[in-house]
Amino acid sequence: MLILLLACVEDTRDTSSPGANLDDTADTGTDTEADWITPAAPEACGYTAGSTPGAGTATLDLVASDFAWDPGTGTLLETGLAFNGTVPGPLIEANAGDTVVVNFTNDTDTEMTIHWHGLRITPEMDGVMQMMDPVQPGESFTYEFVPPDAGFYWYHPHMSGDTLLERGLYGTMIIREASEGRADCDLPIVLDDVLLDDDTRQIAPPDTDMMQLMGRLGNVLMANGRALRSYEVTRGQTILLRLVNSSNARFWDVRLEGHTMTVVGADSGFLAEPYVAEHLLVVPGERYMVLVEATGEPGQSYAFLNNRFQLHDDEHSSMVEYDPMGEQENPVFYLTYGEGEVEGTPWVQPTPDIPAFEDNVPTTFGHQWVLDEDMMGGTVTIDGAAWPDVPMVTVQGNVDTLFEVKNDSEMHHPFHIHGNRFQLLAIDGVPVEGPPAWKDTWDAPPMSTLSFASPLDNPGEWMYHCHILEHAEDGMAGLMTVEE
Ligand SMILES: [Cu+2]
Repeated sequence: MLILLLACVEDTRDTSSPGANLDDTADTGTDTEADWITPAAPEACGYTAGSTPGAGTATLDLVASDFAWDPGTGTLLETGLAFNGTVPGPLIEANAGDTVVVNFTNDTDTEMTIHWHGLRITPEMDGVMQMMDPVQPGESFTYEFVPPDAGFYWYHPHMSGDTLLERGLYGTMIIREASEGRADCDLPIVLDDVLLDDDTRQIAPPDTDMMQLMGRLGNVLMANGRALRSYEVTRGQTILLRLVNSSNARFWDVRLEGHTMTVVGADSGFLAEPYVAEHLLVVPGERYMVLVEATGEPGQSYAFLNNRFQLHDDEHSSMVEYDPMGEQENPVFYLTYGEGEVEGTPWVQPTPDIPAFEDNVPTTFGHQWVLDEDMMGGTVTIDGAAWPDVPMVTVQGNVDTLFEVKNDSEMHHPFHIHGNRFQLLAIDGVPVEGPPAWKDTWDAPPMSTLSFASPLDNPGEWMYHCHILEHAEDGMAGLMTVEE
């Protein structure tokens, strides 16, 4: 099965990039991962926390530094960066309500702040440069915060995100609650891609203007910083996949060969009602927790696969996008079954009380954001402007409030709001499928209007932005004040 799947990964660039208007994107001097990647030896299914637990606390010393890492090509990336010498960086594990202390040292030559994506913490600790001075090279800063909500989160630099994440700076956080079940294998998976140069297999040079506008797509797909990993499982086990998309721009449309995926949690915690998904769209910044029963055959490998997703879809745009991964479905990692069978630990789904705003739509209206792009001008905008000129949005806190995002562009944008949690209610007035879920990041499809609601129970000045990192850097970002 492994060999067959690898044989499917071939360079289809000649047939997949007829887009004459994207010539400067197509000519990046990069190739797909076909001949480059050596599948990794099977490794244990699970994780090791990097933080040190204490009574009501979790502590981590976190150092960002130059670090050459291997995405699976056998060639170390000379311009790589890492937290504590691993990609992804160390996993922070804490209980909801615990104090998390991160002693951060910036040992790189780039100033940075660290953002704790999805946590409802204080604005001063949120890691955006509007709220704190960047940590200069050689300097340190202690982040201290109390995550209130169990779930799967991640952290990453918030300035120069397009280059710093591509080079390897990101890590994950598991925040637990008392009623949470334990799967036999609890497996965080950071979905990322990196764009390598054909000849050197080093991180490809900075982007062309067109790539900046389109978002940078990689030519190597990685799970936890390496292509084609393999995780050992045993038939009968329960597996909790915690998925996060740390890519600059790639939307991942994933499925697990031969297995049923049950979505048990979204961005900010578990769902009250799990649901089965044949495949799952995970946009940059977004998280899903997926339960898998290990029903495969002993001795076999099963691929976790990614399908191509076009940011400019055919329905709304004549733009022909070039994807260096080609048009076909590509393997990302494998579940490899050992011999035998075990009696798995039954999954116990937490039962969070999530108010269903869909049945009780707030009457207070907060704001409608308008997203747009000017392909000729090469700009992306929110409310007709680019950072720092996007007008401040001010809303009253602790009031259930309805918001809209109106995407007037021909492109998907993953919209992320810091500091508060939201429920997506409808797209173009049509209620979204699935149970209520707390979200901080979601897809805004082209030429459509999303409505979503929040209790706005975390006052402060909060950033919001497109999570295509090139768009965020280009100014598709603003600030919202949630008043006390
Ligand atoms: Cu965008």
